Amino acid sequence: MKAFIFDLDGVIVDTAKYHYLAWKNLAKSLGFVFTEEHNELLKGVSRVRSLEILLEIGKVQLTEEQKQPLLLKKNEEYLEYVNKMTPNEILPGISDVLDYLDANNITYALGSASKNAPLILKKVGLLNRFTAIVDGNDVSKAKPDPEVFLIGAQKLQMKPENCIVVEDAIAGIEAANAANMVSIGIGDAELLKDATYILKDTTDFTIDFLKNLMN
Ligand code: B16
Ligand code: MG
Repeated sequence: MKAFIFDLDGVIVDTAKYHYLAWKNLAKSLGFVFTEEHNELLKGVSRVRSLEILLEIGKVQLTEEQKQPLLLKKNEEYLEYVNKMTPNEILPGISDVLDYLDANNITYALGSASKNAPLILKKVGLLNRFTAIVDGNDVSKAKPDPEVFLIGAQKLQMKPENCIVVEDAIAGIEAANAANMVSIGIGDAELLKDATYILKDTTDFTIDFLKNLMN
């Protein structure tokens, strides 16, 4: 028996575009421009580490105390977008994949860096579909550390080697490899070259692909 562990942002939904809008505004208030290329560096990265990267880009130095209100401000703006999300924002093909897994009694968990994961899943109507949810509130070490996926496997009562991780970030693929799990990378083949399988986007995550994988 196999089980799946899904990343959230970039696999189930595209929340990166909302993170970008909120980070861009924060950078603007600090006096520098934050581009979409910069935003790529934040994918799969924790909120705190994201701010550190953003401040490095803007060459802004702040104390830990000064960072706290900025993290709060960014998250408040981000949540304004999240609160408007609907099931229409589930990425193409993902609902079919989950339906297939349910129909075949294959369990699945969420393994995300986001502390907002339960709210996002609720907004898109998927909160009750996952057997387990492991998010940014449950881990002490961020991806590429395997902790998030190892807790996921434990909650699913599966051995790591029987778990298949679906991820869009390099750090996530590294975490899956470190956990001794099979990985499906969604995105750029060059970037995700360490994944067991690579799909260009979720439309390639078809039932045929799944059937082949399970056999
Ligand atoms: P939050 P994932 C990650 O989600 C995002 O890719 C990353 O950009 C974000 O900084 C991180 O969640 C933390 O999110 O601020 O909501 O706690 O790809 O691991 O599902
Ligand atoms: Mg992701």
